[in-house]
Amino acid sequence: MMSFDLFASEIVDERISIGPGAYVLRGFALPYVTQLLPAIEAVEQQAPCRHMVTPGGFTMSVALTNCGRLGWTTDRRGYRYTETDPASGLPWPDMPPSFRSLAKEAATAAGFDHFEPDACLLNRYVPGAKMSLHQDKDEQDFSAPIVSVSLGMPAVFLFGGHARADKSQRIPLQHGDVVVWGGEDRLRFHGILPLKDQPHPLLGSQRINFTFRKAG
Ligand code: MD6
Ligand code: FE
Repeated sequence: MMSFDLFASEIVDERISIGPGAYVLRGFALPYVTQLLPAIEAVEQQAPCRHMVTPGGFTMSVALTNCGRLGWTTDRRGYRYTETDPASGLPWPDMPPSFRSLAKEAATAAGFDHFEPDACLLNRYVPGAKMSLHQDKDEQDFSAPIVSVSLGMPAVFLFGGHARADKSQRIPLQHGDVVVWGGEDRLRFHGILPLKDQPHPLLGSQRINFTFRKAG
C-alpha cells in the first residue's frame, strides 16, 4: 500500500525547468484541491471577483480578488497593493491555511526555502478571457519567488523574456499544475492566451489561477 502511494505521488510530482529559476510542478496542487475549493468559495463570499480597469482604461477580461494582508488592485490611477478591498473598504480576507501551506511547499520544491507570502491574487477566467503579456513588478521584494496555482480549464501560459518583444515559450497548464519562479526569472514577461471552452469536470467552464507573492 505504502509503495503504491509513493509511486502515484511520483507520477504527479513532475518538476519541469522552464528557466534558470522557473519550474512547472505538474499536478503539485492535486492533493490540496478538496481543501482549496471551499477556501476559494469563502474568500469570494467576503471579497467577490470583479473586473477591474487598467490605467489605460481597459476593463480586464479576467475577474479578480485577493486574500492575505495585501491585495493587488488596478484602476485609472495605476496598479498598487492595498490593505483593504476598495469595493468594501474592509481588509482583504485572511489567507486560508491550506493556501499558505501549498505555497510554501511548492516554493520549497522549486528550491526557494522560507517563502513567506503576504499577498494572494486570485484570477477567474471564462472562455475567451486572457492575460496580456506583463511583468509582475508592483512588489517591494523581488528576492522572493512567485507561486502560481492553476485549477479548472486548461490554459496556454506564455513565458517570455526580459523585454516585451522577446520570443515567448508556450506552456500548457492543467488543473493542479503549479508554476514557481524567482531569481533571475522573477521579472520575465508572461501572459495567458485566450481560453478555449474545454469544460472541466469539477469546475465547469472556468479557470481559477491564484498567485502568491511577497508584496510588502
Ligand atoms: C495566470 N498568471 O496564470 C496568470 N504572474 O492566470 C500570472 O500572471 C502570473 O502565473 C506571475 C507569476 C506566475 C503567474
Ligand atoms: Fe503575472
